[in-house]
Amino acid sequence: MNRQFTTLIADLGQFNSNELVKFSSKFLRGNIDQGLKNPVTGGMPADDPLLLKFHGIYQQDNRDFRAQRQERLLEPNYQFMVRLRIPGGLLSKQQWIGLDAISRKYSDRGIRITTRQTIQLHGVRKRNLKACMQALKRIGIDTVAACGDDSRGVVCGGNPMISRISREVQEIAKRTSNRLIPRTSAYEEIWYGESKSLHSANEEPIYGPLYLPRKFKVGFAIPPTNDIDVYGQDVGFIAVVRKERLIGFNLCVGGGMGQVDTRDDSYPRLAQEIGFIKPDEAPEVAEIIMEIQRDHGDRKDRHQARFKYTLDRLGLSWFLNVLQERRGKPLLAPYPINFTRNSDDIGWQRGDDGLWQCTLHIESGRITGALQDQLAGLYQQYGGFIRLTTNQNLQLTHIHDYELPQLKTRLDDLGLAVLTEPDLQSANTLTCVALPTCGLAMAEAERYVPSFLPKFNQVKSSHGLSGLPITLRITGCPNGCARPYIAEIALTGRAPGLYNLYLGGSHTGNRLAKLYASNVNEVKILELLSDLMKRYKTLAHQNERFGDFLVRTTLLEDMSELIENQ
Ligand code: SRM
Ligand code: SF4
Repeated sequence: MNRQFTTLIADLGQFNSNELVKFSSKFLRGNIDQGLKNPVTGGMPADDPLLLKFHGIYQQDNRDFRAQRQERLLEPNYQFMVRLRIPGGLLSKQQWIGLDAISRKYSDRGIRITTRQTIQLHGVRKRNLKACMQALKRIGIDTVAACGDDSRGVVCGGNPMISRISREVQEIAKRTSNRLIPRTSAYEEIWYGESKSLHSANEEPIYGPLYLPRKFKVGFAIPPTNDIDVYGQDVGFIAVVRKERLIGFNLCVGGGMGQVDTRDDSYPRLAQEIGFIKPDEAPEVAEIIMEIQRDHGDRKDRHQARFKYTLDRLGLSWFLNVLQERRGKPLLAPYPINFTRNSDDIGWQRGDDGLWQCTLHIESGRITGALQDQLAGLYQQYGGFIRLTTNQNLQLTHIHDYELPQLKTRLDDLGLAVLTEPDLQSANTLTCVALPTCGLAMAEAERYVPSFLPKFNQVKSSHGLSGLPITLRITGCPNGCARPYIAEIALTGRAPGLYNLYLGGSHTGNRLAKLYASNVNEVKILELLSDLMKRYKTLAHQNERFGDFLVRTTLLEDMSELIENQ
């Protein structure tokens, strides 16, 4: 067995309890198979919900009914969220048609595009889990490592203007994803009923029996678009293109958004650019960095277990030395790069290969009800690929000139053309799922947008700012699933109807926002924003972004003390 694994196992007694669960799980088997067969409960016993995450599945209960059920002494309304693994977010037409059917059969809230350009199905019942996973397999999709202490779905940005390079980067992202994926055969055994192989101590050559201390996120960005928020990734690769060739990637490390409001040693962190590598080196570099985190991440305190904390605890120069030692060579100096935005361009764009793509804005990434039916009508006719974006949108890609008129007519007929020209603010707004499914939500997010956005727009319009795009992100708790801490304006949930207000992130995702007011309600939020917008209207430079203005005019620093809800 790998020497590093033996060292970790020797320290197991000092680690947090999740580590023992992973170690004893026989490479993620646990008792999942038996738990699935137990008809007496809709949930899974003991440690299995934790192990299920590595299989891309979260045990949840519908929180809208939690209190009612408790009163009636019923067990929680258990259901499962299934998160798919779709590296780079690219799907064929057939996969979409298949997914549409699978979601109608097994999910109770349609399809949800996530901020990591994959899909979640909510409300899947335990009795249907296996069938759902097998149906996904039939369309070539699995859920391995979509959650859990492993490398999560590798995200890849898009840039339709340089289609060839986008395809090249997409290919490298896929190779990186394949390289980082867990190898255990537990997944095939449990979900597809494939015969049990005798598991051996070497079943996970990269991860070992303890897997990672915490989740690990990798992403590829293609300037000038920072749609993936590369500085929010544990490891980010920024494509460097010179003379129309991909010459390599700037390497960034140590990004992460999650924080808990109650701990001083918990914070969001931007990744820093530390060097440059050649295109083909990316999968190996990602693996080496993941292994460094595997060996040195904090396994005692899960709050401190993310790679960003490992870097801050052990230091960047320590990390660079270890990376160089394990790679056998130093990094080259990073190239200058320039991001102009982290939002998606909605509507029609033509690539350098002459093919078109059309980005449809999907509010909060939720496709359900009438929208799901309209899109289903579209898939029947549309022949190209579909790409999901990290801004929760859906792109129709690979469209030829001759297909354009018919597709435009079809979008019109189906009432989908509005999604190509959404309200400007809506297109710059990102929200997490939050209630009713997220067990960690303290306030509404996805369900809050339809009522909050018109009021926010009203405030903007009262200051003549309707045409100003402002990145707005809303999450139901501080964990930061919609990457709020890099938005120009962010609300993070604290309690029902109360949020922390963060301000001053940049439009390109390269600056952290600051906490401006804590535990504020909607009235106060709108009042504070109205005051700042009024100042923006009179003092901002031409074309100055709202977040940049707040930082330049030191309006955020001027706060004598943090505003608290009265
Ligand atoms: Fe997240 C936990 C949803 C992207 C940081 N996230 C959760 C869970 C699974 C709640 C739980 O642990 O019980 C949420 C499930 C809600 C539900 O009902 O569906 C959840 N996270 C999401 C999604 C669906 C948000 C969305 O509305 O799209 C995103 C799914 C991504 C995917 O497809 O893989 C999602 N989560 C993110 C991101 C953004 C990103 O990765 O670019 C972050 C911030 C980046 C980061 O990781 O630092 C993020 N999620 C968290 C955290 C805080 C982690 C930390 O370091 O402290 C948690 C809580 C945890 O892990 O303990 C969390
Ligand atoms: Fe849940 Fe919080 Fe993530 Fe929103 S930010 S999905 S409330 S964990």
